[in-house]
Amino acid sequence: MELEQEDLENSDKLKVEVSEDFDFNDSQNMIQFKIVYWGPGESGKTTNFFRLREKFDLLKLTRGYSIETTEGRTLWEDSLYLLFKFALHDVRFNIICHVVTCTGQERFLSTREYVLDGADGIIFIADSDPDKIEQNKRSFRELVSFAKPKHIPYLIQLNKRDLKDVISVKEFKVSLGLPLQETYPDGTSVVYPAEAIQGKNVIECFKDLMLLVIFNYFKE
Ligand SMILES: Nc1nc2c(ncn2[C@@H]2O[C@H](COP(=O)(O)OP(=O)(O)OP(=O)(O)O)[C@@H](O)[C@H]2O)c(=O)[nH]1
Ligand SMILES: [Mg+2]
Repeated sequence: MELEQEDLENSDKLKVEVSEDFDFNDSQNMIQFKIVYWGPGESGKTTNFFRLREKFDLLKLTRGYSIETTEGRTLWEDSLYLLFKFALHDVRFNIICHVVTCTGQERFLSTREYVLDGADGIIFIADSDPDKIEQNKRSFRELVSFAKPKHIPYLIQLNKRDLKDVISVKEFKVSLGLPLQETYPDGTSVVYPAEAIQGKNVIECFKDLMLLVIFNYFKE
């Protein structure tokens, strides 16, 4: 099956349909992806993961697990399998999606490579706290050096927009060296402002990444 750039540009006509009728017998149109939440310590990766788990309540293949330290920091990873259907020009795909989060703690750096292994798409969770600019930059550089050579699609969420004192989206883009425009030609946003704690923009972000991942898959 071939996908054209045009399809991606018309991607608002496509649907990442979240439906319960996942067909286990339809092995031909079954695809498995791995999505990783990446970012500096305490930026909200696990919070995104929990909101996602709540929203996909009926469709979980597993209950998921979180391996945390006693202070609620991610020690190893959070992990969950989601099932959903994706329709493209009347072809329906059954998607099995493995969602994991990395630990942002620098002292556990070595576990991150393991968690990232085999990723099909990455969501970078940045922190809006102006004191976290350096952590955001360091973590983003790490992500780019991993994802760019392997052509793994990623998108950027700027979380904690509800904080009293936040970095402006523009300043954030400048600090990471991102384009200043709102969207890329394919219609995805350069930065997704979010409040993971309230679940704001968590699902939208995930769905947009799924579209990028699916197109990347068919491009190969
Ligand atoms: N104000 C605010 N706080 C948030 C938001 N999202 C997450 N937090 C808080 O930020 C803290 C860290 O959140 P986590 O989701 O555990 O962060 P993490 O990125 O998984 O952290 P590590 O696993 O330690 O790297 C928690 O106290 C969350 O409640 C948000 O949108 N707004
Ligand atoms: Mg975590």
